[in-house]
Amino acid sequence: MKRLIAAALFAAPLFAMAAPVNLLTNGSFESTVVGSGSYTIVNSTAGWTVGPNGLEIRNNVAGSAFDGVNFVELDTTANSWISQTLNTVFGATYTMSFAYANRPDQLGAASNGLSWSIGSLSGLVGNNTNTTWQTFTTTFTGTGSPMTLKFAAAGISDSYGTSLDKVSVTAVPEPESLALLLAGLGAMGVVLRRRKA
Ligand SMILES: [Ca+2]
Ligand SMILES: [Ca+2]
Repeated sequence: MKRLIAAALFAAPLFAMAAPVNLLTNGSFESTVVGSGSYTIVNSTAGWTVGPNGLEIRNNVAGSAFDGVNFVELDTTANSWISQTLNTVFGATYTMSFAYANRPDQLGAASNGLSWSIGSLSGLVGNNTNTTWQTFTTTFTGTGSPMTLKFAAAGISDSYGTSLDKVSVTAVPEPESLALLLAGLGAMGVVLRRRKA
């Protein structure tokens, strides 16, 4: 029994490591309470730095959330931006992903678009009239210093823009960590088999 407990204690952090943890705070924009079917424009929300034109948080209005009940739009009354800074480990690989869609009453491709950047990487999505949620995923390498993930409305500044939801940054496990995980699972298996016998 002692052995089993020891093996479980050894393996517990390895199991925790196997599940990817979102390194961002409030990545799905659920922290601000918004009435169902309504929206609000805020100057702050948990985790994110909000640009001077605010952040529009919607609870299933002008589209529905990709994840949870809230999603956001960065062309509030005018083009705005949000950012969040996270600590990174030098040389470590991270996966960054988010969901985006244009609103059902979108005003056309030139009004839409969402630019993103982290470190030296940047891109533009949603500069079209597609109203279905799509996901974007990329990887980046940690600098060992805090890195800032930023999103900004990229189309014509006209209060209609591309929606954003479920922003996530997760650490990609190192091969050595995976080997450790497998070794931990193996050790548990041996102990369990011995216990059965
Ligand atoms: Ca959400
Ligand atoms: Ca716009």
